[in-house]
Amino acid sequence: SDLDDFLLKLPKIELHLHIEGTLEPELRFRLAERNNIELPYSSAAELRASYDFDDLPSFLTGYYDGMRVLRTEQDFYDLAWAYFEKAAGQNVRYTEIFFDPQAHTGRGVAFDTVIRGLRRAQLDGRRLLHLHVQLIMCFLRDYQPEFAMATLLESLPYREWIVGVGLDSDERGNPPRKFAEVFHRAREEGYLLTMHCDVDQENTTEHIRQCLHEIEVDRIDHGVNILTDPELLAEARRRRIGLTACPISNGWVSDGLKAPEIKRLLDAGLKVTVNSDDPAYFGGYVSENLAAVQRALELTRHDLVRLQRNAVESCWAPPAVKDRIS
Ligand code: ES4
Ligand code: ZN
Repeated sequence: SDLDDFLLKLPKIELHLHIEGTLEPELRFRLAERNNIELPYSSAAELRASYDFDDLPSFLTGYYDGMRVLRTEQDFYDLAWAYFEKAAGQNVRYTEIFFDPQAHTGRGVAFDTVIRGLRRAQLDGRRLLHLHVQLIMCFLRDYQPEFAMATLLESLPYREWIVGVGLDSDERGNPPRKFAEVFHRAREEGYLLTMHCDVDQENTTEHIRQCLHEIEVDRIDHGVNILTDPELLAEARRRRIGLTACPISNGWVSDGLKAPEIKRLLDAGLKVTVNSDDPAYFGGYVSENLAAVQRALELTRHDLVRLQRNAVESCWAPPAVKDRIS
């Protein structure tokens, strides 16, 4: 349709994407072979068919298992490059990618190996695909804050390559407050701050409250449950806090796309954006996520443009880059 065509051509921004979540089964097989790692599947198709998540923990188990094939700097380069080509093909002009260093250092891969591979891909993406990329380092909230602090310190020699820090993995029993000291130090080092408040998790509004009032984040990842608390909603609007919704991901780990909630946030003047989270696992990059919301809600062109404008406003690009991508 006309609208599909409009969507394809629309210049796009992605603000919630785990680079390890872009590992497609085919690349996983190629890297496993290159690194002499045995996979318990006979083909990429069989691996893909095995994906069946019904909540966050069941997804995370498969996600961490998938990463075992990433070992060398070239592996991280290849992972990022494959995503950048895909993104450029969907007319993505700017993307902020999360990476999970602890998921690699915890199994013996050096921080330096991870970041150098991503950095080299980032520079090539700019040069060859005209795709502007920034890196956000996430801490795993189901580990102790001491491990996050050690990782923060380990990142400091690469400070100029990383725009901000986030918090992801299993939210249950792991509130933002657990990482208050780590995020305070990160802010002092000049990092911008975001944290996941995944949809429909235990104590979700309390976690959003801690993000806004205790950690003082610059953005919230997901955060769609803020609709249930008028006071937090008003505060996030006043502070122009970006909310990075991920509809297809929500469809897997909660009870639906949360498309009506996205529309309500948009209409309430919140800086909500539409993103893909872990596209290789959930089966949709940013265009498919926008199309899914559009279909569910019959969004107009005007709505789609508003979503993109929200992304420009809440992204962490320098002003000169914002001008170029808006
Ligand atoms: C994630 Cl969907 C989701 N939630 C929390 N942590 C994550 N890491 C990668 N995907
Ligand atoms: Zn996420």
